[in-house]
Amino acid sequence: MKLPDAISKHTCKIGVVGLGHVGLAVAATFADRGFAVSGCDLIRGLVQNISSGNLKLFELELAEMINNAVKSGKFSATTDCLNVAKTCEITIICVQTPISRKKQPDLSFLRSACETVGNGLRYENLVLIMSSVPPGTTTEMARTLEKVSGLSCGKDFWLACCPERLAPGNSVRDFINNDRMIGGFDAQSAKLANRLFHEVVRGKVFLTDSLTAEIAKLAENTFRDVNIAFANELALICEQDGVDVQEVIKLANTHPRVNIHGPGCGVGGPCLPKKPYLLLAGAKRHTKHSMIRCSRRLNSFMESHTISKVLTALGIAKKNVSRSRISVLGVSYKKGSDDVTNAPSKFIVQKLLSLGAKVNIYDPFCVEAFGGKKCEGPYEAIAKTDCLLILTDHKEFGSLDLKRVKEIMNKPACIVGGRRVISPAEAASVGIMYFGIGLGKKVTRTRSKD
Ligand code: SAJ
Repeated sequence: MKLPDAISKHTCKIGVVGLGHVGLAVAATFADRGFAVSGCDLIRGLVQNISSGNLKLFELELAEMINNAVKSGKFSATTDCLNVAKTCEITIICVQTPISRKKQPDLSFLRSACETVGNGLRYENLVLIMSSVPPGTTTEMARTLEKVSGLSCGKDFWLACCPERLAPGNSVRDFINNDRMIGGFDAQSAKLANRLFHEVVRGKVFLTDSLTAEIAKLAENTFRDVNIAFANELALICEQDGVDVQEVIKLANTHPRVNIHGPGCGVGGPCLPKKPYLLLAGAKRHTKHSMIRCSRRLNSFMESHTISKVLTALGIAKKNVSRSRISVLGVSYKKGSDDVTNAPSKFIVQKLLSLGAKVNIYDPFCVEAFGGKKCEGPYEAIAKTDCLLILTDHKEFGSLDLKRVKEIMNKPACIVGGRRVISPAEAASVGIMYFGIGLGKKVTRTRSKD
């Protein structure tokens, strides 16, 4: 049967290479729609957990879908990537594309996956690259697949770049509902990939060429990172000018064409700290004046700035950091998540420890403590500490009993809001000193002559 027919009848076999949150969401969705899906990953323990039908994930819905698919026989996992490539008509590559210490893309996982897939590639197969990649990578991978398989891309087999738009924690729903783009190596490849996605997704699908899709995907994350950097710079200005950045942004955003994001103690996660560098890879022309690079630096600087806030708070309280105990609420990179990938908390906690402070940690979802003392609840963490530092905007931190916080903290009680979940006015009303990112002390500004 020809591939388009097999797609419509859900009779083709789909291989998923790389079983991180993207690969698992893709596998779960296709298996749920009746396709036979085979997944592979290098991590033996992960493959064993999946195969046992008892995979545990923070994202419960995804784990349940995977476990059901394994039990129904629609999904199986292996470490044998070549076998997956040999037995599937469609292969979706979802491997990681990290950046090096020097902020250069590391495409070794993708290259190796494409070599293996190339070894199993047959006439009229379709390969989709879902990993986020630097501009030009799909064409480079076409050459790899051709070289290894001896087949010709766009003639003997099809290739498209299909960037994912799934936020960790909401993977399956995002995969199904979000609009998406498909960048074909050629028009026929894009058409075939479109046909496949139409079987499973509800969102709109936009077709383009692979280079445009690669850049558009990176532009989405980079836009968010640059926008947050703008908010962070505004926060620094507001701190100097003695106003509250929250109020400034709230007012500015009442303009129908303005949407300033929120400032904070830094930007974490698997996407925003990385994708801007993938976009910049190879873009040498304007590196000196790159707003994107500058935004990245500013967002990273917010971690040190948060440390400065803690030191200021301790200074006003007449305490020395090396003899202080600090409570940190929240270590995950964003609210409602257990993920600590690139979380600002890592640098901040480790820096406080290196300055000699003792650090208590509480996060309702994470086990990680980065060398601090893990506590079971917020009040256990806060008790007998000199400064309370909030690094993640988990919902429960917004409803802390501030009177109780003040009572159990060493005097004078002070809070540093790396994420602004506590009202400064409420903190002040119970006698807690509050230092928030973007919250300045009232000053009278005089215009300088220069
Ligand atoms: N953050 C701020 N200020 C804000 C928003 C976020 O400082 O106004 C910080 C967060 O605290 C966090 C980081 O930025 O540390 C990243 O947060 P995020 O909400 O952007 O979360 P991600 O990285 O999980 O998801 C992003 C989203 N991308 C865009 O909005 C363009 C998500 O929709 C994508 O699906 C995902 O990347 C992806 O896979 O690309």
